[in-house]
Amino acid sequence: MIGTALPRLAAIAGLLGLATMTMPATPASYEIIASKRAFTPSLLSLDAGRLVSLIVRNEDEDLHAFVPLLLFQGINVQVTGNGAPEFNDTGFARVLIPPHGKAEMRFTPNTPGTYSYFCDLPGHLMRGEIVVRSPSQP
Ligand SMILES: [Cu+2]
Repeated sequence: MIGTALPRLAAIAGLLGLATMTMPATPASYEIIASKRAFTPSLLSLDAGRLVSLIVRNEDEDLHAFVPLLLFQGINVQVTGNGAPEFNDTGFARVLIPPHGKAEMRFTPNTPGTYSYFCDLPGHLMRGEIVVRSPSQP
């Protein structure tokens, strides 16, 4: 039994290794925490042209929304997690994140600048900024 299982495992590991080598670049990972009705960090810097995995984690008992302004305009965003993403004619518009839930957005920012985001739920004064640096910036 073991005699036949081991070579098979090795073959699977070999396949996995091959799969890893052909996968696209690993994203740069960032996390924004929504806690006590504030986003932390409130300022996040990303590099233009680099694939990003941005996780917004809700640690409150309240529902929160992540509403990015212009950051995702004209670029593809892949949204996963247990939030409820909403799209409009300009693309990804907003994601609602349940208590203790998270949303992950994968994208490659391409236009340097400072982008605001906020939570648009009534009475929540939660906001932050994402800076997209041009590749030459230190
Ligand atoms: Cu909120």
